[in-house]
Amino acid sequence: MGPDLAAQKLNIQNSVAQDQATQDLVAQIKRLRADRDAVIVAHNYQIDEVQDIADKVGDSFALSSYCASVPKSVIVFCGVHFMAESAKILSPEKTVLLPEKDAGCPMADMIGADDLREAKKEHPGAAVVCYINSSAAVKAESDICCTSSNAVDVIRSLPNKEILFVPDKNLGHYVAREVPDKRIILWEGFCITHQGVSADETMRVKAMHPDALLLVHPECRPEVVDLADFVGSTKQIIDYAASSKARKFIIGTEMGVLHKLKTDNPGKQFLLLSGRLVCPNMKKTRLKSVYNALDGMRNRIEVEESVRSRAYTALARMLAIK
Ligand code: CIZ
Ligand code: SF4
Repeated sequence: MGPDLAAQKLNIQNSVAQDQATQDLVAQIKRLRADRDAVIVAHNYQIDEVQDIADKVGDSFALSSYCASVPKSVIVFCGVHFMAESAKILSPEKTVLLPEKDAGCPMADMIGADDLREAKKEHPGAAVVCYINSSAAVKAESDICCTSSNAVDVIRSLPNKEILFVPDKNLGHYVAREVPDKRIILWEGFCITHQGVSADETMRVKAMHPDALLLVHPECRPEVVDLADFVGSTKQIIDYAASSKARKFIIGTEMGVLHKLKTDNPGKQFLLLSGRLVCPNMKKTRLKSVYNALDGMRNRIEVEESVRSRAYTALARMLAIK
């Protein structure tokens, strides 16, 4: 056997061993999930293997609502910190585990409760709308929450002319254009992942694929949003691609979404708008992290009751307008 053939054989053996190790880990996670009376949920931005083991994959609010409705005592939330907190806000009686305790969201960290209290003093007549990508403490200081799916409806539902919108300036900018009769005060927050995509890069990719539709998340820069054929949340992008007659799409949101898009639509082609669309925090969670969290019942999320109950009110108000 020549050296090339020997190397090829070794590679195949290694990948068979790896597949076996992954299968064993998946089996152990499933056993622990049953032993601990747990449900595992994964955000659309998680790595493929983690999405595949989850009982449900979706956006942060859909997952939190699902967790509240399933009769399980433990929730393993494969996502970032604010998402696991949202699950705890809706299900205080359940144990919520975040498999990687350092998986945070830099955008959510761009505003604290003290900052928001100060801003409220400067704009006493404004209603405070906070994007779900925020801490429980910030939600507790807000009048109402929104997601990227319902931000426009939430703001239209409010009687106030002035809206203090936190923390995402890009989503806020998008909403401001859709609801021109309101004065939207923006916070200087943004998603480091979506913000990395420029209009130049977007125009170049569009020019290379003139037959594709461009679907982008409103966390992208306004000049990128301007170039899109469709703007929406992860769920809205997934639904749009499934029902569209088009065959080819450029996806302007975090790359994890491609897994579901490709699985659900085998006859369609999906390209990532930019190699920058990778959220490092979302990629921290591995199968091993899920196993460790369940095995040791580690990384429990706690939200103090006085904060939780006020944050719950902001989330419940959002639900009431739907
Ligand atoms: O709310 C979510 O899950 C996020 C962060 C994005 C989206 O559009 O689903
Ligand atoms: Fe936060 Fe952006 Fe990562 Fe979403 S993609 S968790 S907004 S940093």
